[in-house]
Amino acid sequence: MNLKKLNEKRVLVKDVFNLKSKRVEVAGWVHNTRGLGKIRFLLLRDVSGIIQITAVKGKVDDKIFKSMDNVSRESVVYVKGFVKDSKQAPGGREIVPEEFEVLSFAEELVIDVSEHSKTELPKRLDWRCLDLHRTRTQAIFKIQSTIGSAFKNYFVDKGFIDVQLPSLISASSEGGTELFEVKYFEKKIYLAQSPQLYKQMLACAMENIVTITPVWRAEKHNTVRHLNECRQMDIEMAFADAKIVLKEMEGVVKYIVGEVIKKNKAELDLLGVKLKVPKTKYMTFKEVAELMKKHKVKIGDDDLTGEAERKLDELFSDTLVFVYDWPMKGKPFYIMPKQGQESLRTSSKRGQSKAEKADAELSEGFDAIYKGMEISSGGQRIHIPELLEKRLKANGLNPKDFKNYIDSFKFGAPPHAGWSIGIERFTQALLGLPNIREAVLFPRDKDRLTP
Ligand code: AMO
Repeated sequence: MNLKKLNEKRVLVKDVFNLKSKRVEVAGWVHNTRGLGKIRFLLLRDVSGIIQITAVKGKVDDKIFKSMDNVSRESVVYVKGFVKDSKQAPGGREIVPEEFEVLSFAEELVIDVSEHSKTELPKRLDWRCLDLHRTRTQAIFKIQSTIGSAFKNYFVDKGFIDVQLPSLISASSEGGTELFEVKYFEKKIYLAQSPQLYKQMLACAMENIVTITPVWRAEKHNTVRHLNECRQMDIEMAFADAKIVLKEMEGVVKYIVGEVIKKNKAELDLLGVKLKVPKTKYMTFKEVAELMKKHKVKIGDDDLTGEAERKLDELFSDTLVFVYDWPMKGKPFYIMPKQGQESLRTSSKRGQSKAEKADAELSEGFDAIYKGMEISSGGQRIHIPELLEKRLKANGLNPKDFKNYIDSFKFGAPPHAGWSIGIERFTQALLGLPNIREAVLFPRDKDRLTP
């Protein structure tokens, strides 16, 4: 097979349906075959769609008829032939083959890759390379491609700088736990838990930045919404506070969902997902706590429970709920206390009014809940070195381990804020997938490192 020629001549299946030219060359996978007396039907699938190849014995070359008879499902084939309108064929068109070549013969399939496959997820993931032949699986990643590119484009078009950040770090960025150790020559270092410290340092020099980057969390628990390797869609903005960056999240999530609706109609139909551009709602943590109390739903002192997140979706469907004024205890060391610089002076609680005391326990951090799941967290950051040291110590971390980071705020650091949306978590929420692993090409969890 001359691949150069094939590339020049090959027509994607979706275009065969809108093409004037009657002779086409297509290539793809054998989706299914069927025989009926003297007729052989073969459904050919490429990344863009499925078309029927129809051969009638005596009317096509005998060799072609035999090849079509013998070829196994998921084999890779090349077909040159005439396009014909046909009422019976899916999509109303079929190709009558003049040339037929098997480029790769598929062995007996180890999992069922049909649309309504009953193969369980773990087995599908063991054979992810084959599972990716499924149109349903492909639909998820075509949508995820729109999500990632819409996210990047939205901010790059606004003048944000697209940056690449390190994956190896020397100290924790989200707290002491959840770190994967790496042997780095004679030293012990870690895989990045987030691009947090670096995106802050950048915002303090280059203002608004955007990145999509892999992160690693050594979480031992095996849940349907946690991975040990995931990818985060992050922004950081200079001269910004929590409200300003939340507005940006509102803008980008609406844009992403709008783009998915526009560009992935076929995939959404295939998955049976109906999407609406979400509304937004802003609530303080306290307001959510009161609402949950009313509905007898449990909520933690400094975090929402899964049950509370699902309740929010029930109460406010198709709504991106921003929960702000988050308790300090539930946020990482770099999040600005609600009292800001003021909190440096109020280390003793004596002399504070009740309202001041309550405020002292709150932060400029937030979470975003969408379709019953936390999809993002963020907030305004501490850009004041003394305050940062104080917060590090309060979180049981050693300021010495963060010297470069703290120092970076000593030479002109504007107030800044940002957030992160996990792309797999967002995909899961958007498409209502029961398990986050459906939204990762090659998931990494406690028990899975291959393929
Ligand atoms: P956080 O730790 O909340 O915040 O992570 C932000 C978002 O990343 C996704 N995410 C995960 N997805 C799957 N599996 C995991 N184990 C996992 N952990 C996180 C979620 C989550 O909402 N640096 C801060 C963000 C910031 O303040 O800018 C951070 O990483 O969607």
